Amino acid sequence: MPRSKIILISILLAGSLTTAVAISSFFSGVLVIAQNNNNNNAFLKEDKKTTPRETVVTGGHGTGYNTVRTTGDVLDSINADERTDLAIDPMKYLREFNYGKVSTTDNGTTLREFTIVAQDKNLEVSPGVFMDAWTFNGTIPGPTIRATEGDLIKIKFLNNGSKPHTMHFHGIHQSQMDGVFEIIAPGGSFTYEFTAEPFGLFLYHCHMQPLEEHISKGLYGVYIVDPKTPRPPADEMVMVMNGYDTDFDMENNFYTVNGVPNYYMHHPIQIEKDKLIRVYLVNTLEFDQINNFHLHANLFHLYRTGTSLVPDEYTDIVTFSQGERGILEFSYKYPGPYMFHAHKTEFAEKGWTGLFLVKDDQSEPDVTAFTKGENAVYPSEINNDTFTAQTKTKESQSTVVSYGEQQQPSQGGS
Ligand SMILES: [Cu+2]
Repeated sequence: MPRSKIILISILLAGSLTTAVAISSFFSGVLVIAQNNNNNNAFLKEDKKTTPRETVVTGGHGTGYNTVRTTGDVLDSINADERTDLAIDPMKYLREFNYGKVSTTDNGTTLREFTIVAQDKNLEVSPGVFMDAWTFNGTIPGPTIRATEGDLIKIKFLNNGSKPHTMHFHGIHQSQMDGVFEIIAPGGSFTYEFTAEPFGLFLYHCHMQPLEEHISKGLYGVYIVDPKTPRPPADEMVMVMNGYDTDFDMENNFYTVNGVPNYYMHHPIQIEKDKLIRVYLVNTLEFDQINNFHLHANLFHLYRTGTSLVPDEYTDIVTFSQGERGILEFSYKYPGPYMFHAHKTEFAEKGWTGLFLVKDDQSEPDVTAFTKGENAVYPSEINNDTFTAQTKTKESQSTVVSYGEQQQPSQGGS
């Protein structure tokens, strides 16, 4: 779509310009401070040693204004469509909620059964950059697991990886179901069984030591527990903020939302004007102390940990440490493209950046038009019913909208 490409290029150019203006403003500010401060200022002390008209800014790499560079390379996944083995299909992952194989126990409780397989996989995390990853069901992040408060959850976990792993779910459950002490050796299996409680937004991850390694290599996913009285209907989506340490030096080289750097910059997330958007936002980022999310030209209601139906904040930025998460709700008043990204700008420049494309109505053409991963191949042990068909034939408590499908009315609790 030439028009949309022009829009995107304009945004990128405008972004560069804004950055340049911001950088020059920042250093102008530094200079003013140096000139106005009479004592104890390194800049001024250096000035006195030089000719009066010359301004020398010390502490940098040369005279005059310093320049700012992002550490390392800024790589872009603009050719993601041609890549061979992506960590995940971010567009599919975005709105894919897995409700498991559903049945009812003798006492009337809803039982949801899942199969999760840990496996080693060599994934292309950015163009030409491959990483030996460890995955749940072959993707980073692993599948989003969703249930309603009070449901019984059974997770059959198979470790087909080369290292011992576990599954540790956040939430309330018994000690032996906590995925810490029962270590599952390669080739082993374990069934985790617990009640989904309380309602909220959680995560699951491997809990083997060294944790840094088992998490940074990809073993995590999102676990949503809906309240018995469902939240209002919305266009719902999952966003996991993560990173990749591709050279194993305990520092991230790439940052993403939903597994592929810059993906949604080139494949904007299409949403409808005035429609309620609900984002389940989780930070799994290893190594870095914080991560954050900033929404452009708008504000959102934030429900921290999703454990309340009353929002905690009305803001345009939220900062999480590792493992923190929150539900964001907002709608856009005006059509057009809007950025969302880490407000930790280094992360943004290394891939944690995306776009919402707000449309007047859904009949407008789909400019994302990217289908790679539609026929995702799951490990053979997995009954595909568990992870694909259920997404589309869910007996949903809260309304889940796949883009392009009509929104289904909420049906109440199970
Ligand atoms: Cu592990």
